[in-house]
Amino acid sequence: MSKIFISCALPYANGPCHLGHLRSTYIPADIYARYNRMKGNEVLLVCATDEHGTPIAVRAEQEGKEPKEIAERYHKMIKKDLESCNISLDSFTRTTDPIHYKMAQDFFLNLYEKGYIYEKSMEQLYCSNCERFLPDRYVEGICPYCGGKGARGDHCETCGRHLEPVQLVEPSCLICKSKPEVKESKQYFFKLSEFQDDLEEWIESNDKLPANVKNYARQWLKEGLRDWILTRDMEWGIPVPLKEAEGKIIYVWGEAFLGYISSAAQWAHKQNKSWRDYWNDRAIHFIGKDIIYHHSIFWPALLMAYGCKLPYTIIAGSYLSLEGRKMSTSKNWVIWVSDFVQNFDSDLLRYYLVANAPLNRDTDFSWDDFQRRVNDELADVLGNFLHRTFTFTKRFFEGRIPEPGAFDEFDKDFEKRIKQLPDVVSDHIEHFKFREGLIEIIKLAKFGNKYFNDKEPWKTVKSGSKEAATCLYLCNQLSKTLAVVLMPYLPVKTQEIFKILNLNAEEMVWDSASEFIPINHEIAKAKPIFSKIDDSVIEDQKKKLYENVEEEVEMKDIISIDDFAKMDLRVGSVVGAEKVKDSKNLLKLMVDIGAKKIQVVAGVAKKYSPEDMLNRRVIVLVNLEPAKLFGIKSEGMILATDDNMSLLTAEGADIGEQIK
Ligand code: B3M
Ligand code: ZN
Repeated sequence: MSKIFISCALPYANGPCHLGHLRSTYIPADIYARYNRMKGNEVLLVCATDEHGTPIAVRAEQEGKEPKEIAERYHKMIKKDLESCNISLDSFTRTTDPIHYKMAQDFFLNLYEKGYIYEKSMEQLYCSNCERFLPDRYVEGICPYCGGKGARGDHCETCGRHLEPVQLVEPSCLICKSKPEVKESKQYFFKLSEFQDDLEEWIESNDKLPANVKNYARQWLKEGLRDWILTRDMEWGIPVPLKEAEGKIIYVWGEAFLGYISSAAQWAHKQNKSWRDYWNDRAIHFIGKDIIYHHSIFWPALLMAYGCKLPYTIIAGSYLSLEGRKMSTSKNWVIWVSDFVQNFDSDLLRYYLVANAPLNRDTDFSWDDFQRRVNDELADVLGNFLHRTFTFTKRFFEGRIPEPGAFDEFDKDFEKRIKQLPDVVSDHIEHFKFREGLIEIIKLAKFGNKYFNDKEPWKTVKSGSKEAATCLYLCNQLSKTLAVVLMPYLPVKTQEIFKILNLNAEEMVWDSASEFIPINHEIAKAKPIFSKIDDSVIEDQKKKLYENVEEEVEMKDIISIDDFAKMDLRVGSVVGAEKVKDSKNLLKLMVDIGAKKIQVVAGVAKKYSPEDMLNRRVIVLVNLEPAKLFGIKSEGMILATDDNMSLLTAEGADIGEQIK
């Protein structure tokens, strides 16, 4: 028996949960926790809301509230969201709990006293109007790398790069919009660079870390680690526990990890147990892949500095898109958990999000696909198998598990598969392959249906032979086995199955999955466990999603007439056109622009054939710097619309006419 410390990434308390959170982190962690409890391991599943950081502080300021109020509101919502999906947390606390402050400060002091944290003066942005420094999201500007607008002091959404506030071009204070100045200020740094070798060693020698985590970590290690700024000049956060550091707080990522521990400590206190026993046996972090860096580099380095056992492994779930598009809470392109569970059982969501794709692959939520899987796999395969087994048992065997006759080869094969299923599934779950385990379960339910069909018990029951009894004996056994191995995946629906089977779900441990129900055991009345979802229900959901989305039409910057005049736009006539080999999009065109003929490669092949193009009067940008496309020189650009690729034409205009 082991003790297992399982953590889920701490959600920021500035918004409720959406399906992406559940898919990457909470459902996998919960399946793993439930499975291990059934295996007889002692599990401590912890989480908390991450309540510091600039997003919450800025939001509070904008709403005229205290950050703690905002955090409290979302803490409650998130708690409800997680409960509604039966995420079986042992502890769900807050990083604003006093014990968290104490633990984070003690941790900081420990590292400071050991010399792993040092002070250094650095340039920072300061808003003289608001009379404060502007860390992270308190400042906006243009990204120095990609020119993206609205980049934040810590991150550019457009190119995804990490930024420092002073790097921003044309910075402005997010609160008052004024232009900040650069001022020196002292900050505290963590000697991350000292851990380069130890981290490399840990990443390379640890065969438990999955490939995606290792690969990310390697990339960063290759770039070389730099010391990490661990403090900020702002009010909202945990004060740096040093007299000379007044007005400074610990950076949110410098204390959030301790939330795993402070959550566990609060649980341990109530239970009168030691969380350290769990941590020291094995600690597993479930996270989203966007925070692999933090968990594979920062956190282990902090733990090394502190002198604490490192996590056993880190499981990082990939992204979930929505109907083929990136989820976006600001554009309302999102499905909130609370909306979802109003209309559907949360087990259906758990099923779909796991069955949809392996955890380490990005995938998509689509309403049609959700309906398809629920209808085909849960209702038609699993639900149908259970229902026909139970109703048949009721009707022909007075609701009792019949005594089987002698097994033929088919029966023996079926029995073997039933007995093997729990080991097959557990092997997958133990390797964090939750989808693969689930697929095996559905595969055997499908096989069960085939067995039932081929055995035709509705016929053999009339013949007086034992064949129907054998069939129903085994089908009931499979029903029980399925229910047990599905418990980590579908905690609610499996309860319903046990009710019908008249078995106590509480008593079901993993190793009881292949124990057969005794002959003559009486089952309860059958009722359908999974029903199909109507097309109209799905249509409604889609409509709601598309109605509420806020399309952001990005307008480009204003330009002067001189800027426009730089473009030499002319009317041309297409005098030659052919396909570009190996390209579906491109046509090679010869265009007569009056003074000369130029060659242009145009991305319009999906809409126009070479013949369509001939003799058209098109509009060409003729002073564009020449480029090579598919190795073919292109000396201009034909104007066409972006998505639809409709050509801009000037029928009736003269060749060579300029457009001004
Ligand atoms: N609060 C949420 C995120 O970046 C962040 C996780 C903290 S885990 C210690 O996904
Ligand atoms: Zn300001």
